[in-house]
Amino acid sequence: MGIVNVTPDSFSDGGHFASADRAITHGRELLAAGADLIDVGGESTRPGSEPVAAAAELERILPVVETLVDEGAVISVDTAKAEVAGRALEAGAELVNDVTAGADPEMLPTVAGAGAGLVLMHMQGTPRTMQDDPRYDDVVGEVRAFLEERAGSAVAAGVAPTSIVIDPGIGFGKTLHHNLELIRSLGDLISTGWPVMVGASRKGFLGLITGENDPSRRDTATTAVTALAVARGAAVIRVHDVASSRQAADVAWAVARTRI
Ligand code: PMM
Repeated sequence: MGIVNVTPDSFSDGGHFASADRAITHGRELLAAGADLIDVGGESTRPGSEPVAAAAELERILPVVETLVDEGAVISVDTAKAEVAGRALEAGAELVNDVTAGADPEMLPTVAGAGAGLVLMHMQGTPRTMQDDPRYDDVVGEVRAFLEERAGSAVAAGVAPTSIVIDPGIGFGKTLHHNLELIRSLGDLISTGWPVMVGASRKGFLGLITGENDPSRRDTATTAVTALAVARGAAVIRVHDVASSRQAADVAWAVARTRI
């Protein structure tokens, strides 16, 4: 999954793709680099970020969704708002990536009504405060229980079980230790039977490990997580630099999962 953030302030590519034309061009580049689907987002979720209104989010994303859908791309919309999700699905997006796992009471019915796919992500707290001292007794167990509960609610709301993906939410209310534990124990999430997505691309914990302060220079670090996650059985990897992670994913898959 290639990331197109149409926002002035996201984790790592903030501002670079904040106009529709540039976002569309970037989406085309990610597809050419080997992305199977593109995640289009109009609201930043970086630590400390403030929410934006639905109208502003829609104004940012709709032209990008419409154009890339017209060109045959599979589009996911990264939003926590049912209203935004509904409009993006009408415009041809095929799945909703919700970092709040359906907190908006209209989200699950909206996705179900459209027959769309759904990514359910775990987050502790909200983006504004989530990195202020996150705590767990058992991070893997708590994340797993939350995601299983949300997946059950999605099915109960009418979302097709074959269209649900779960995501541990790397960096969303998690310390370095929590992130490493979740990646190390990805098998625990995979054993739930739900397809698992991992989004570690360019995130702060990679900077803590490598000493690289510039997020746009963390793609090599990102590919290490891609390879580990695919080898453990992750189904979707959400990244900024598709070319490097595509290669890492293909090699990890060949070694771990197939006999060539
Ligand atoms: N990370 C970000 C945004 N959306 N969605 C899912 N499902 N999983 C993630 O890990 C995730 C996400 C933040 O990263 P960005 O601002 O660099 O896109």
